[in-house]
Amino acid sequence: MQENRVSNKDVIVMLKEILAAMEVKGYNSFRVRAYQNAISVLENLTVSIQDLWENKRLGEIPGIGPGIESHLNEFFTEGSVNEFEEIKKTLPEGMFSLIGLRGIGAKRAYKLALAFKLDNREDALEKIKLAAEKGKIQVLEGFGEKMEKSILEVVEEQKLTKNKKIRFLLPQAEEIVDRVKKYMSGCDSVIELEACGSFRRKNTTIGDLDIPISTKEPQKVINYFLDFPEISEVLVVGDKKASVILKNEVQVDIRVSEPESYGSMLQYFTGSKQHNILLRSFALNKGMSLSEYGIKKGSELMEFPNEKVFYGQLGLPFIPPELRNGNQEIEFAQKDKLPKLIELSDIKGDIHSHTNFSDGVDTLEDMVEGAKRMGYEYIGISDHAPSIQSRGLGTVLKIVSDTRKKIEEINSSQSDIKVLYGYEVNILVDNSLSLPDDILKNLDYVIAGIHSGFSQDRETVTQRLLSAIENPYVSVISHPSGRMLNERDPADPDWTKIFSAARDNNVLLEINSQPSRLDLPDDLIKMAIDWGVDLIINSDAHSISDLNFMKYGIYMARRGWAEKKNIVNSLKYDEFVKKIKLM
Ligand code: DGT
Ligand code: CA
Ligand code: CA
Repeated sequence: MQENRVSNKDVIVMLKEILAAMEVKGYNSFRVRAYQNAISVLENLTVSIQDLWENKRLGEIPGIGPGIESHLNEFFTEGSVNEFEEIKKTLPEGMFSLIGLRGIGAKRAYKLALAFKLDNREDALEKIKLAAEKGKIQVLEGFGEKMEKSILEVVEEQKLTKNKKIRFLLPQAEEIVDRVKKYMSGCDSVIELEACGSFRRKNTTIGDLDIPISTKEPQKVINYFLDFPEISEVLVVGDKKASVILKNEVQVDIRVSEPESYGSMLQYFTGSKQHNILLRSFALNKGMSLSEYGIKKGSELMEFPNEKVFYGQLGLPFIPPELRNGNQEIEFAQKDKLPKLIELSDIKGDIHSHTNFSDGVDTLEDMVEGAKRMGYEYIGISDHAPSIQSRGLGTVLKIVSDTRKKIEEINSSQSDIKVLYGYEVNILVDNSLSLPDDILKNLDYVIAGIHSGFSQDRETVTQRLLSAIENPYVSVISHPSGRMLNERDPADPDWTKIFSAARDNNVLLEINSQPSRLDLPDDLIKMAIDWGVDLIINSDAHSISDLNFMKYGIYMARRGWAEKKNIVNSLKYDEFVKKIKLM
């Protein structure tokens, strides 16, 4: 095993720089596009790219052609890509500090870097700022006064393109979408609208919002939208579209469409880009060409009011948006072998929840009531385990027997819902669990999770997870990768060992529904299912209202191709308890 593992982020930065260099050097558009695709695919991976490379599996990723594979190969063996290093020598290095800024693409960055001798990354921004202040940018060919002003603004405020910004989480996106919808419902000319793009595909994080609107009066709709009070800056206005930035920095793109072709517009705007590219070449093979306006066969343009008929024209069933990631969904659709995805209404219980005994806010009784209102057959209470070190063994034993009694009382006093008693124990750095087996065996079930020490090396993290999986009392591994979106990268254990051990020990891997976790991530869910691992979707609720997080876990499961049979808490109580190692 290598000492210094290369993070996915490093790989992507490297590829983006190659891409910028290729654009400046005028490489042919096929190569450039191949690079763009590869980057968008790799950006969505949680499994380590280096790991795939070591296992000679890079070629299996859709979008990674032989050219890029050989560059990655070179990067992992030599630490750099020779062809690129050669080109880079001919480029002013400071240009790479500019390419993430809004409105400055690779070619513009290059021109600026040449004009102002941006030879290194460190002072490139400062030099550009000075040049703009002195009016030296507007005189460059192809720039002008307006551009200069916007460059100054972008550099001063470090306004990043949406790809470099912090991407926002689903609940936040949902709130914005609701407000836009509510506002637009005040416009009589709007027939219908839907937020598409990554939002509709239920990506973990959202770069911007893409909203197609069906109308017969496009101009009225666009004008109405431009009066939305949350808009802080209008980027683009056309007769069929507008792009704006809201006061909360979120970009919203709208596109208007005739109702007759709204289905094609939805399809186009939902993406993903990779899915659309693959769908276009699939259609081309059948002599059809696709656009946001419809499907052309010869010179005839066919229009589609909804997506079902659009896909139908291609001989395909409707493909759920969560699957549209360029991940073999078209091949499966063609054979009519798409998975029948898990749905929220399939879920019969939730066994990862916290009360005010640990870091939750509501009482055990209230959480049980909340779970009843969710319509569940069972709820598991799994507070963080009380610490023996700080409370002493005697106190902990008393807590366990008192809580057990309380739960038995609830169970005997009503028959609407079954309450299970568990703890979420920590997998400590020495591989042990935060409660001894003698206590664990008296619980209904045990969830084990890593809560610290994520940056340990691969071997160590793998061993920690394996030792928890092999503990006879552990039923579930919580948030297995430990990632925190926008904050902490996923740990990088040897997933194949984790999956085979989980399967062999009948331990469930959790799909944690916290919007900032969503862990297992979708690509690992799909892998786990292929390995025959059973999964459970839990809310990890810390309050009654958090029980509603379950839907985000469902989204993630669907993106990971999970069916009802893969998700253990879709089972009725009697079946469920057979699947979970109930003590
Ligand atoms: P995001 O906003 O970064 O979270 O991700 P998306 O998937 O929402 O991407 P976005 O907003 O750039 O574009 C929305 C959809 O519009 C995208 O999923 C597919 C379609 N689209 C946008 N640009 C292109 C393009 O250049 N080619 C193709 N084929 N489709 C595109
Ligand atoms: Ca988007
Ligand atoms: Ca967009």
